[in-house]
Amino acid sequence: MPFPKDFLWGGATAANQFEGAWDVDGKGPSVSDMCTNGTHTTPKRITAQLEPGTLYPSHEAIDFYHHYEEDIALFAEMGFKCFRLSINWTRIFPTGMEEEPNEAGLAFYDKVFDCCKAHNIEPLVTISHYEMPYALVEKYNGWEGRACIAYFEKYCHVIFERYKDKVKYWLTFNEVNSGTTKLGNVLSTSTVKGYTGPITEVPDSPQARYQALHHQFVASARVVKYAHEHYPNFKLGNMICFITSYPYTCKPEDILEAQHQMRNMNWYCSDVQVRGEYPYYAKKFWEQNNIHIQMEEGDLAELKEGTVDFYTFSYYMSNCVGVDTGAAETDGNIVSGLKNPYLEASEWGWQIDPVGLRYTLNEIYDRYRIPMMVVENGLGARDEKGSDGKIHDSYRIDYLRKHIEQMKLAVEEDGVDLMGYTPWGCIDLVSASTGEMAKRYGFIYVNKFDDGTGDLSRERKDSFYWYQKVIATNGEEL
Ligand code: BGP
Repeated sequence: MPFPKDFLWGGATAANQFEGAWDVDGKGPSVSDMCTNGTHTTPKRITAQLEPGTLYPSHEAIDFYHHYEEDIALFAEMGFKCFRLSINWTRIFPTGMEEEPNEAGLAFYDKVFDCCKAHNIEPLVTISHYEMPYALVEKYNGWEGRACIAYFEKYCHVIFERYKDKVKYWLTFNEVNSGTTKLGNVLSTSTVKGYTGPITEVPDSPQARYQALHHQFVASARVVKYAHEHYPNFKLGNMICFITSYPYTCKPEDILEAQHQMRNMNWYCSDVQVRGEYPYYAKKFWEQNNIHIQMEEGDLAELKEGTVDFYTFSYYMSNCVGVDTGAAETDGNIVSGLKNPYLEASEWGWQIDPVGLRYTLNEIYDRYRIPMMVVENGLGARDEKGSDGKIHDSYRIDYLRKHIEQMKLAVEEDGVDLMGYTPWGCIDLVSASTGEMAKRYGFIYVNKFDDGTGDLSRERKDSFYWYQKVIATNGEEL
C-alpha cells in the first residue's frame, strides 16, 4: 500500500470563494467581499466602497451556506475522509473588533461540522483564508497594524473552544507566503487601506508587507502555542503557496537566482513557522530592501514557542527563473516566471509539472522532517457540457492522476511522510486570482456563471466517479 491506511483523501475550499451569504445572519464584509470579478486578461478590482450595480462574486458565490448538506453528502459519496474548509472570520466577528462573537455565525459552522461528522469526514479548518474583516483593513491597514494580532487571537480562542470536540486539524493562515509578493497586499496581508483599483496595480510597500507578515507570524505562533497548551489533541499546520522554481539553465547565475527565489518565496515563511526562527539571510534581505521590522520584546521567543505540527502547501505549477535568459514569461499562482520548454501550461498560463510535486515533497521533507499534506492541487479549466449534457473532464483526471502518481513515488520510493491530499475546489467555486467562475476545478459542476446567473444546481463530472474509485482503492487504481 503506497498510502497509509488512514490517508486523508478529500478536497479543499475557502469560505469566501464558495459560501456566499456574505451579509446573512450578521456577517460583516471581508476583504474578499470588496473584490469584483475579472478574467485572465482583465484583473479583478478591489473597491474601498461597494459600487452599486457591480458584481462581487463572493456575495453569492456557489451558496454553500444554503447547500452545505447537499454538498457534504456529495463529498461523502466520493468517499472523502477529509474536507478542508475555512471559517469566515467576519461571520464570527463581523468587524473583527466586537467584544462578543456572533452566535449565528458560530451556529452555522456547528451545523457544517456536525454534518461532516455524520458522514465520517474529518474537517481540516483554515482559520484565515483571504477573509480578513474589511473593518480591520480600514482601521489598521490590515496586518500592518499590530493590534490585529490580539483580534486574531481572540477569534481563535473562540473557535477553538466552540469546536474543540468537532475539529482536530487547523491551519493558521492560507498561503501565508503570498505576503512576500505584491499581489499578497490585497487578500493576504490586506495592506490595502483605501485603495480602489485593479489588484495588480495596488500601491506596494515592502515595508508594510513584511511588517504585516511579521505580525501574522507572531499571531500564528501565539495561537499554535495556546492550542498546544489548552487542546492537546489539536494538530496545527502552516500553509504555503509552494512555487517550485527551477534554474532556466545550468549557468551558475541561474542556479543562484533559483536559490534566491526558493528562499524568498517559500522558505522565508516556513522557516519561521516550522523552525521557529527567521532564516539567517532575512536580516541581509531586510537591509538590502530598506525594510525595518518593528519587533516587540519577546516576539522572537514566541516564534520559537509556536511551531507547527505539520506542513501543508498548495502545489499547482512550477516555473523557471534565470538571469538574462531572453526566455518568454508565463503566468503562475501569485507569481509569474519563465516558460519551461519541457512543460505545458493551462489556459491561465500555469505550467503543469507533476514530477515537480515529487521533487517538492522531497525538498520540504528533507528540510523539516515533519508530516506533510498537499492541501491544494488541481487544474483550473473551462468545462463544456457534452452532447449528453454531462461534463467529460478527462483533462482534469489526467492532471490529477499524474500528480497522484508522483505523490505515490515520493511516498513509496523516497519515503516522505505524507498525511493526505485535498485537491482544490472539489466543487466549482470562485477563482481567487480572477474572480471568475469559468476557471473551474471541481469534481462537482455548479451551474453558476461569470455574469452571476445560474440556478446553482450541482452535477457530477466524470472526475467525480474517477476520484471515488481512487479513494476507494486508496490510490491503487488511478
Ligand atoms: C490558491 C488559493 C486558493 C485558490 C487556488 C487556485 O492560491 O489558496 O484560494 O483559489 O489558489 O487559484 P485560482 O482560484 O486563482 O485559480
